[in-house]
Amino acid sequence: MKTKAICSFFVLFAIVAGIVATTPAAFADHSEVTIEAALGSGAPGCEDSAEGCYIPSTATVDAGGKVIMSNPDTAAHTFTAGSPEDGPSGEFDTGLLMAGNSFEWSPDTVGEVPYFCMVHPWMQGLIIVQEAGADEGGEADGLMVTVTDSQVKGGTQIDLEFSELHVNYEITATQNGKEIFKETAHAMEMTSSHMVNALGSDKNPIDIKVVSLGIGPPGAEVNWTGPVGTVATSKVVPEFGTIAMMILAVAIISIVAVTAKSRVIPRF
Ligand SMILES: [Cu+2]
Repeated sequence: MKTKAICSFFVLFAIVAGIVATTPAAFADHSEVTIEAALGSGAPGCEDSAEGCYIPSTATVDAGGKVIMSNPDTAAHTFTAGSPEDGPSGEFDTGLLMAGNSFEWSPDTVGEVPYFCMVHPWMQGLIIVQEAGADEGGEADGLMVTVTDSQVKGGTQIDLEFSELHVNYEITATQNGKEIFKETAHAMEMTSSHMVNALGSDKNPIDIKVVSLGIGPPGAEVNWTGPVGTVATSKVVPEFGTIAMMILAVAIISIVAVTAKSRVIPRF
């Protein structure tokens, strides 16, 4: 049975090796953070925007630090800990914050505090309270990126998993000392994927490097927080191995089962 025949018949992926590289990154000052109600958030719509209704919609602060909640909008808003579904949780409540006013809250307990606007319940945000100085000195809790790869038809798929939402990053792939892929991206979710094509049929390892550019809405660099710098490197070998063949076999069987059930004629 020839490997090549199987590959050309089945447009399928197989996981070759879960090469995992995690490197804690350093530095970000979370002793004070300012959150603003988004302009125009008195009308629905901001919840579907990249920025959200509170900017930043996810904010990180040290326990014992300071959160400044401010309202530059023309409408009055509240920053109320809790959720529209469950109501106020009691951690903080700005009360009705008129245009141009602000409120300060100093969290003392590590954890995640969701909040919302009592007047406009589509406005929701999250404050992450972390141990003071948690990501200084690269010891713990910085931005982490997990790099895994899978071989897909025609290339290698690089999957990234971040420890935070809204990471802006640059990913580069180098093979034989040559840059074969470079992209600047924003991960809306905690995961993202990129297709990297090896040089021809080259089986030499590909070096993947992920550099954090900051955390925040795409295009709003001035508001980005979080660590900036290299957060992960990983080596990927573009080659089918024994494990891959076993997984491929399982995948083929399940695809056949699925297509038989749904009566779709497979196009091979
Ligand atoms: Cu509001």
